[in-house]
Amino acid sequence: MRRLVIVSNRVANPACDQAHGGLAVCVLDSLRKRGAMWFGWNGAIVTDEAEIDVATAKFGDLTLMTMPLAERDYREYYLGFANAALWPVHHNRLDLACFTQENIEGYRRVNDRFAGTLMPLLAPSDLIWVHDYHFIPLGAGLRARGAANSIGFFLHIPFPTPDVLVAMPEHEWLINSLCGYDLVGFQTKTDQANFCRFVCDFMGGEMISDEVIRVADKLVSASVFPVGIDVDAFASIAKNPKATKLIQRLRSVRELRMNVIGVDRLDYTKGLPDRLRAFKRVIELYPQNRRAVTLMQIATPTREDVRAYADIRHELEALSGEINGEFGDFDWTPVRYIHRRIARDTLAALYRGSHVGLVTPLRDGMNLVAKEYVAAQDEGNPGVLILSRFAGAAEDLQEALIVNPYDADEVAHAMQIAINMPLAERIERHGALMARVRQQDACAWMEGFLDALADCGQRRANMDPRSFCVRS
Ligand code: ADQ
Repeated sequence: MRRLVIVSNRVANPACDQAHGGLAVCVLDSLRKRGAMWFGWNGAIVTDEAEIDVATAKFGDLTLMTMPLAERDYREYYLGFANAALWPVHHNRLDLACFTQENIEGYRRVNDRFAGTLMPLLAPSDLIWVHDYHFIPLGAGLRARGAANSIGFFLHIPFPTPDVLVAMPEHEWLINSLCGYDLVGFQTKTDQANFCRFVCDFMGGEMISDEVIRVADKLVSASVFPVGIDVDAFASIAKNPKATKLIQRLRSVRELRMNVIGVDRLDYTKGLPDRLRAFKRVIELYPQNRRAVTLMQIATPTREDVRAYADIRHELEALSGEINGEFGDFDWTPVRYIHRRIARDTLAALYRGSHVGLVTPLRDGMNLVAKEYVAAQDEGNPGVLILSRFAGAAEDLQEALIVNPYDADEVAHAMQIAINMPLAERIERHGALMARVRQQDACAWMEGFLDALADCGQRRANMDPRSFCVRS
């Protein structure tokens, strides 16, 4: 079997599997089985570029190669271009995007450094899989150094419509870099269609089949691989004795009366203020919910060095305080807001103990919380998933109550339906959702991508070697 080389911004540490989500655990499992190298940032920041060095750690047949970022790189590449330009543009938030020449140069510099560091570590037969928006030009950097390997890229976040994308400086350079990969994977059909439309309408590309585009002298495959979770692992932690005990304890003190749960990184794309406003409406419109229904919102701190993230935190704190002040009582706190990371087994128990899972991002590549909520339920008495139509997961999870997250009354109405849904309907919807979550689990995602990449490698082997060139 050919060695797999994964490149991603952060590298999961196999020594602390428990800290990772189902996805990382399943990916780590497959990597250990097939022999692999995982290359990326180790999360450290050094003051000087001269201090940047590659560290190696071996876990059986899995080798981790990681390096730090210099302070300037962290500022310009990570906070600047990746998280304050690419992230908002890809989530339709042009109003929050900040473009500076320094940040674009920082992004190019770090991608070039990672490509230059990786190149001598590669064998000609390696399959290379690059992940996410941090490393869009990395494949082109490897090609420019002579790599003839099969190189694939997976975009975890949405791909914007062409009219949004063209607002970003250097968009042609970026998309041309994407076209240097043999295979580009997307979460949804909509993302794949947006990419193909851009390449055909703005870059002279031509679709030669549903999933293959010819651009200049290159062929690039663009396919859909919805990310999934390790369903059995998650379902089993949700019903282990520790989880059951936690649910019983919370129920006994009436902390989980009729509980609605939301779990997210505290990101402006996740629609948290809109969600709180919808919860306020469910109390206003349906007064029988007072003292009976609670929203537990768990929001992990994230990217706090980016201004927009500090703003959203303040907005959320103000809103939850406002709702609790207006409606709460000595024995009822309508909104429980928890601003920290929660252990996975506790999280699984909280999903299982909650009657409604409220997943209402304004835009999301996939959203694994929706799938985790489904996997954690008791199939004999499951809760109800409410899902934003703008989450990638909604393309498949149609048996959820699908809502428009911008419409507070619509979301409140869906909550009211969920709260009162008869058991038979809950079981039917959950059974259908579980089948879909299981069909598209983490292993199916990974194997689907790697099989497609190997096929592209075959195409590459049959092609004229001159067509491997990528214009820089
Ligand atoms: P994220 O934007 O991080 O991922 P998501 O898919 O929801 O979003 O995954 C979040 C993960 O973090 C889940 O596994 C969740 O359980 C965990 N998590 C969130 N809050 C937590 C907390 N307080 N404590 C512990 N764990 C917590 C990006 C894209 C998504 C895409 C994924 C995977 O933005 O659209 O689904 O990558 O491709």
